[in-house]
Amino acid sequence: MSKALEGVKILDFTHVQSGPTCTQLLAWFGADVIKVERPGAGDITRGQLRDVPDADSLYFTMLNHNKRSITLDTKNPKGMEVLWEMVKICDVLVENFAPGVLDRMGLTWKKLHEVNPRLIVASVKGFGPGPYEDCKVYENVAQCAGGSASTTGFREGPPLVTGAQIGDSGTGLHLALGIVTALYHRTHSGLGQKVDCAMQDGVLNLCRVKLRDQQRLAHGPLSEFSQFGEGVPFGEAVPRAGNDSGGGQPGRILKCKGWETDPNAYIYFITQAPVWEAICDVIGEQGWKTDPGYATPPARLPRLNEIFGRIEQWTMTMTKFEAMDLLNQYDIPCGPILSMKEIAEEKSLRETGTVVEVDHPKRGKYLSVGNPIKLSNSPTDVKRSPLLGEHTEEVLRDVLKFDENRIAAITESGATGARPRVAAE
Ligand code: CAO
Repeated sequence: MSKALEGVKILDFTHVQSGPTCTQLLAWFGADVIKVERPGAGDITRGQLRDVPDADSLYFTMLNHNKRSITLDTKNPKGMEVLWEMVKICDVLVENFAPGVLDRMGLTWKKLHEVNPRLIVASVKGFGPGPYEDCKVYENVAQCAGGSASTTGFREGPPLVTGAQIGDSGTGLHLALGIVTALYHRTHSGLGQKVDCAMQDGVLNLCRVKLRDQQRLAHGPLSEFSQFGEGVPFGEAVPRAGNDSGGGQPGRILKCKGWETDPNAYIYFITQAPVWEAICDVIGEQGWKTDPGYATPPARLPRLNEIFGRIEQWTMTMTKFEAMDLLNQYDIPCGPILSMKEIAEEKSLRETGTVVEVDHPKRGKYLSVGNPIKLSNSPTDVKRSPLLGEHTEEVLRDVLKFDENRIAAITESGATGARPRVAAE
């Protein structure tokens, strides 16, 4: 079976998380992703949060599967010469350097487009044009600036960042979509284009429902929020909603059996209107089916604390898995709070390739998240991340078709890190 992006060549100039997430997806779909790294050091994440001495960190390995690695010093003229040769033969250049870095390398859009008009140049930056456009940005900064932190957490507490990497991995996903869209457009236009994703924009896109609520506030209190039922007035901005459901159906995280010792013995429970009667039967409150104080969604809103308190008395009598099995028999929407340990051990996720075991020459076997997007005619085969510079010679010889003399001259210059730099000699 051929891969969906077979034949697409990517000059992967990404580092840390946002850019590598994007190029890893493209690699999983079959693109030839050639990661250009600084000799001797490489992507900074290779050494960050190391758990095995001298082996690439899980931070790096889990974001850089199915890629090739070439080391190239872009501050060495020979290094830049090689890079320009790559620009000529690649379909896409992906980068997430700080603002201005690419221009300082001489890789301006104008020049790139002149040299290879079909090249798509895709970039992640922290912010789009505006007051913060020159800032360096990391995950949590984006979560804060994109509206996620101000709307996450409990009303009485400070803003919270979430564990999901919506700033980095979220923006990488957006960028990947931009790239394949530009590739498709190129099939008609014959031309490459720029694809820009700002992390603030990506986070805001994922917080779309909160901007919805901001506007609803102008027309009255947000009645699905717990604070409405508690009689707490709303301010000018969308408040933090704790674990309230973001949809129109009230939901809460409720304790299950074992919660006293297990921090994840909880279940998310949604009191969806169409299954209200089933909920009443399950928890043994048949009277609530007809009692006007409980029978309709608007009647329930002011007493959600009482209602969820009663449901919790019931969920506490069983494990989250028992509750899940039982509630699903009645189509009552719910979800167990799964720990990372439980997810890592979940058989069905292994079977679908969403959790995969990968072997690495230096660190041995480790678990990773495979491709969450399944294409029926282009299945993903997760391959280990490359060692630093593992494919430098291979790329110079087989991809760029340089002869031995040219490769020797490049190596001699120190541009690939194999020898000291000429300038330093
Ligand atoms: N050879 C030689 N030099 C290289 C090189 C190579 N192969 N690759 C990169 N460099 C140089 C660049 O030329 C740049 O040098 P100058 O500043 O002298 O021009 C330098 O490395 C540093 O690049 P940087 O500023 O991007 O790196 P940083 O560690 O200082 O900043 C980050 C990191 C992530 C804050 C910044 O890259 C950024 O804001 N990126 C955009 C937003 C983003 O993606 N953030 C998410 C990161 S994941 O949490």
